[in-house]
Amino acid sequence: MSAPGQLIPLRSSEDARGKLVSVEALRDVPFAIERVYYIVAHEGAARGFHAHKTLEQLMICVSGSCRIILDDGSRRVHHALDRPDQGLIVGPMIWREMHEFSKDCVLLVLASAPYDEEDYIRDYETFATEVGKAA
Ligand code: T46
Repeated sequence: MSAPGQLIPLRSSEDARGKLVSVEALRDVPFAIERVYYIVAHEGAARGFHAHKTLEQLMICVSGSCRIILDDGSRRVHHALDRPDQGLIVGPMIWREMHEFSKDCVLLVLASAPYDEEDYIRDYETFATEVGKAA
């Protein structure tokens, strides 16, 4: 069984002017992108603490750094995001926490569906029960 979350390199073009990073739906990410949002967290804040029932996402730290903790109910993996040309794919039924936001952190998220609070599981015990049932 693979670890929760997949770090992927993003296509990037760099020249004397700087760097351009691109992401194409169904080419660079395995889903159609229906929503884009970004998080400008307070330094040191902790966010997340939920799972999604169906949502797929790609997280990119376009500025600064943060730590993403992913938990599939049996394994808990830490991912340090600190470069704009790398993305973290997070599938459904993965508990996620975001920690250690740097002062300059901007976390960009590309999502497979519009915002729907019904897709969230915000209680860890409920999440653990659901993934346990599916195992
Ligand atoms: C996730 C992690 C990585 C909206 O109105 N529209 C949106 O598209 C989103 C994502 C949120 N909201 C509202 C809902 C809440 O009132 O924004 C508020 C903050 O959302 P939340 O507390 O869920 O934020 P985070 O940073 O804990 O989690 C977010 C995403 O919600 C979540 O899907 O995977 O970032």
